[in-house]
Amino acid sequence: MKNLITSLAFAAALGTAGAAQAQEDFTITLVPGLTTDAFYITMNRGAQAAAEALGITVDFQGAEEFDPVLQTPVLDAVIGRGPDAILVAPTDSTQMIEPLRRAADAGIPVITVDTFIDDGKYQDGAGDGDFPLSYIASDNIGGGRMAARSMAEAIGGKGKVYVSNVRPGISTTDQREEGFKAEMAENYPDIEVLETQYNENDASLAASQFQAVLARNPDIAGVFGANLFSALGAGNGVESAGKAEDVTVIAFDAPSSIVNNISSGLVDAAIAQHPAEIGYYGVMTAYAALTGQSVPTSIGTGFTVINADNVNDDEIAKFIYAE
Ligand code: T6T
Repeated sequence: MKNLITSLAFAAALGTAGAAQAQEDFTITLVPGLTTDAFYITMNRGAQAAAEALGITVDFQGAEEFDPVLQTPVLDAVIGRGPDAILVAPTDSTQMIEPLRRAADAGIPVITVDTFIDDGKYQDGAGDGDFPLSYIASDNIGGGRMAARSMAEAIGGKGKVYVSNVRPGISTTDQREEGFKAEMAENYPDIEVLETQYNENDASLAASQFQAVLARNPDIAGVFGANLFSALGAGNGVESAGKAEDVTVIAFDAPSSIVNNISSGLVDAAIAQHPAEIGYYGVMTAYAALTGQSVPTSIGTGFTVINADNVNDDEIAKFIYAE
């Protein structure tokens, strides 16, 4: 009898442990803005580090271009597979609301990373896109202000500059431009910010746009590339126009292709985001929600400004994006 009770208790204990294990074996899908971008590749590294620490699975499914028309079918396919949670960088703050609502309606918790939908303030009872649980990202307005200060310092507080940007409707790059312009308007009256050039995330277009701006403004003093491809293109445009000595390039994002241009003097500063942090805390937040914890509705991650003074420092290496 005693043996029977012992073995029943043992079986019950095993059953509980088995159930707990099954419950924690979560699959989270990370849907980036695009798959071939060092920023999101680095974010996935951070996400995988968190997955390994937690013993769960994170998969990475995205489109090859930063485009809501291409991201939507990827997302629909992900929803069809029914992961436990979705981490997603929505490629348009308005157009991705309905596609993401389909995930929430299917009972899949949604957390946005890097970019947001609607106003980015979730779970406050206001707006169409209030349903994501959390938003984990850089402070993009603050980052735009940092870029403006780096620019102002490099050009001696005066001259003409412009923003090379992707397209309107993307929360991150819209906010960087907003922060850049606000900082210039408030603190640098002798800097004129010319009309923004939109490049559709195409570095070649960003490069040829520099040539056109230069033709209209031979005294152009600087370009702020508001994301990786904008900055890469701006740098290439400045270099092929032979203007590296005269025109300051401030880059948002820090793949090695941009950081190498700091060493060569073509790029003056790069505002490095911390994408691995975004991925890591994104997964941790999803896991917390899935295991019944309350989660913060937003988490802000940091920046590191890389310039000629620190580009060779050992501690900078970890902020250069993986490729
Ligand atoms: O700048 C990042 C990201 O923060 C932005 O939302 C889109 O562009 C990048 O992925 C860089 O290409």
